[in-house]
Amino acid sequence: MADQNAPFPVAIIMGSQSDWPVMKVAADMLDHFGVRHDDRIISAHRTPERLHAFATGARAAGCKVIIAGAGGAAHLPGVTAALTTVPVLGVPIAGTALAGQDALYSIVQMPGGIPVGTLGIGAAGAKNAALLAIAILALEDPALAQKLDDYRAQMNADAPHRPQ
Ligand code: RP5
Repeated sequence: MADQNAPFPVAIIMGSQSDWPVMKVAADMLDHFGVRHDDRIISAHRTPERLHAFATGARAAGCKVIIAGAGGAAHLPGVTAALTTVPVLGVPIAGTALAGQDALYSIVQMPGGIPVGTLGIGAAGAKNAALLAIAILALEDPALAQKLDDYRAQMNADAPHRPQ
């Protein structure tokens, strides 16, 4: 059984409660792989002090990867990355008149020097953020790497050869 007092290797942060249905896809994928995650609502503009405290303490808290989801102007991933050198994976959330393209451009267009690994818009991006976080953790965790290989092998086996 997992040590409930151990640090969370992954943090999932999001700008709003309204982001949770998308970010829960990342949480569910981490659960599938048995990777513990700390899920929090942290907004760069509504709760900047909360963001500062979280991001500056993330490495000392044992966090290895941060997945940050945000919509609209979507500055959460970039500001988080500015405050920590823990890798940040950004997930653009759709929900505005621009259907997530605003968030995508905002997150992906970080000026050189402060990287955010940017995934696709919405649920597929959240799923891939989790898988990328798992791949990063698997660099130092052979058992997790094996689970990732098994996941890929299952995906391969499940892909039909012909349309039905
Ligand atoms: C962003 O504004 C959040 O990440 C969310 O995607 C968007 C809308 O937030 P709510 O108005 O639904 O709280 O900061």
